[in-house]
Amino acid sequence: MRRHNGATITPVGEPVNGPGTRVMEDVVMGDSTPREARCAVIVGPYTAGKTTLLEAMLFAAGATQRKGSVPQGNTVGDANPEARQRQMTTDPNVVHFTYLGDTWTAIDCPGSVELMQDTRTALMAADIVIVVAEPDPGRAAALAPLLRALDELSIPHVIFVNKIEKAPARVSELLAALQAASARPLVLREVPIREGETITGYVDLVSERAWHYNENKPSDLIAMPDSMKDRESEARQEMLEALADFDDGLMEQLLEDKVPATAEVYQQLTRDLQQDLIVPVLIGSAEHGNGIVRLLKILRHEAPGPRQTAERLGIPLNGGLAASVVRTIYQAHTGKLSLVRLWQGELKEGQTLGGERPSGLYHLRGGEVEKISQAGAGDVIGVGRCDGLKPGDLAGEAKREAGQHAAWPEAPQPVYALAVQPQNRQDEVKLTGSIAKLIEEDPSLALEHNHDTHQMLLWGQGEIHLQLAVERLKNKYNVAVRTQRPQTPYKETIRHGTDVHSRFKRQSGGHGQFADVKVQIKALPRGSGFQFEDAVVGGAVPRQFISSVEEGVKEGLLQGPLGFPVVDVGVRLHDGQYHSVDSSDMAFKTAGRQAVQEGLPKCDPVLLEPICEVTIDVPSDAMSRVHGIVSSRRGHLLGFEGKPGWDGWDQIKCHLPASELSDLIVELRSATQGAGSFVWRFDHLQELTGRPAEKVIQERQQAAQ
Ligand SMILES: Nc1nc2c(ncn2[C@@H]2O[C@H](COP(=O)(O)OP(=O)(O)O)[C@@H](O)[C@H]2O)c(=O)[nH]1
Ligand SMILES: [Mg+2]
Repeated sequence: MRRHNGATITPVGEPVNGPGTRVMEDVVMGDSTPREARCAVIVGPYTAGKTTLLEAMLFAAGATQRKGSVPQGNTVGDANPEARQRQMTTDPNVVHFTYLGDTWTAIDCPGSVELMQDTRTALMAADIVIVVAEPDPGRAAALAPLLRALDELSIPHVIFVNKIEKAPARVSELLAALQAASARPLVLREVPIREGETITGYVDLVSERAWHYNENKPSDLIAMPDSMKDRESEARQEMLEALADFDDGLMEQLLEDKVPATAEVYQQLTRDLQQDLIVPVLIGSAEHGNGIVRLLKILRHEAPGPRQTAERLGIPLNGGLAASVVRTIYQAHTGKLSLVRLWQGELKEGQTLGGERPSGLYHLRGGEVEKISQAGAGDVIGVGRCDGLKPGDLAGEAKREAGQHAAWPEAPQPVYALAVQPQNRQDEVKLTGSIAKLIEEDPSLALEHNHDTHQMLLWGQGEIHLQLAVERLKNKYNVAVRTQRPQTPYKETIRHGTDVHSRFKRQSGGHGQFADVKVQIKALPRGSGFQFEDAVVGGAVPRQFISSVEEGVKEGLLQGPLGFPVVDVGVRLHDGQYHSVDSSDMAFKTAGRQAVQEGLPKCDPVLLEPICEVTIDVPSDAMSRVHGIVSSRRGHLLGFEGKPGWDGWDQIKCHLPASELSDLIVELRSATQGAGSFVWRFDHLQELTGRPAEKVIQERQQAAQ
């Protein structure tokens, strides 16, 4: 017998499975029917410790012999080169494992806000979500967008407060900060045992058992330290009161000062979690392997299964095969792999899914795949080379059963772009093909061929997102890419009109070229674009050449005197001459082009810059900083109000020049701990004059040289 903190340490046979745990299991399960495979999705901010937690879970479950670490680059997850090099999760880590006879798939999501689309889609496969939180109350706000999303989707979730060994603050303080970010009541289920500055274990508030942490080993059951008794009963009371809000029977017992039976408490916790009425809060350390078995047990006993999840998602289960396509993954050795969650039925090798015959079925384990011959309800599997399957598809055995998820998360609008071109000109086709695959994996990326600037723009959610895309192009598809800042699609217009007489005449030997046009150039109101008017009378310009003149004029407008496309201009062709032999389409086209090229410089040309309407969402405490950002970017405030349905958030509408939008997301995120976001759309063109205009024109001229 060892002594610890004045408490008696009693090592028990089955790790953290003290006497009574079995009883609890029986109560929860009611019978011994084998459970269907379940899926836990791990989310949380970057560096909260999600990948380390997955590693700790796999080790505690006996699925790995050795616990890897992120800094050492030997975790099961983060196996691809981009992730290893950065020590950062860049793609969801999908890992199949078993724990005490139950089958699980864990999906560890990237934490970067720029990679949120991966989280959004992974959530569609989740029976339960583990939100990994930092122990610092000052960083709790970063969880708000995630917790809101979970609340909106009613996905059962627990919060795992990680790095508890570092916790400088009281858990109650942290809980208050987290509660501010969550619409659902948080229910603390464990309290830490503190010895001086360190946390050496915890008390489970349901079983009222105290546990002593061991480094990367299951905890030891100890007697409740005397110093913990008051704290424990107070915290337990709070937990019970939170549950009583959803159960009159429990409320009565509490009012009568009765102690509810442990089995009943477990039952209510399970029911409330499964219905997403409460959010249990657990503590631990992924790095030191503390609190992991407790987490696994809670998942085991309390997480809902695929049937309940299918019901929550509104997926009809009619007895046959029912599956959702969650994601597309391109892998070197398997080609296109569709990540599929089976809700009901079995899928065997050789059988069809969504009318397609998979080349193989696989379990995923980080960077590796294992071929399997069949998968059952609840399983998350890779399905090989089914080109017709895409994320959001609901698939049965046959094609006609397939439909779309009603609430499949739409990709967020891209907010950041880079101009890309292949280093090797011959790779042009390979580049667009490879980018198409990246977009299939991650639809929050987009490709645009900009007609004004002639740049190929890769759009995404931020700098890291695009850097990763560029690295993948190199590592996975062997296409080296050069990147540049995108050019702003400026335009130009004129402030007044003029009359032009343009003659094109060339005599070279045989038959020559002749065309003569008289046009009136007019300034048009903003937003008119281009208008061509045929006002020729008496056949001065024959019918068949008029469209050639228009074509030539349009060509001349592609690049005005300042170097940009010309808009809001009208050209009226009212007279001209022709020659029965020498006139041609070509000649009239040239005359038309010449006319505008000669005329426009005399019309007081002026630069137009694109202005976007931008709607910015931020936590209210960041409002004044965001106002500062908007005004320093030449923004024009249109209004602001509380974000509808989002307590503590504001929404700002403004007009911002497109040139100022290009890196807005970077500054906005740094001013809001990553929580701020915006959507935008082109609104109008606006005159740009003075120094800023001169600068743009100068840069354009230099680029053209
Ligand atoms: N002290 C401490 N460090 C941790 C803990 N969990 C993770 N880390 C470290 O935090 C860093 C980020 O961990 P990682 O698992 O990659 O975080 P993720 O971005 O949420 O996946 C790594 O250096 C980990 O070693 C923990 O419980 N305690
Ligand atoms: Mg990670």
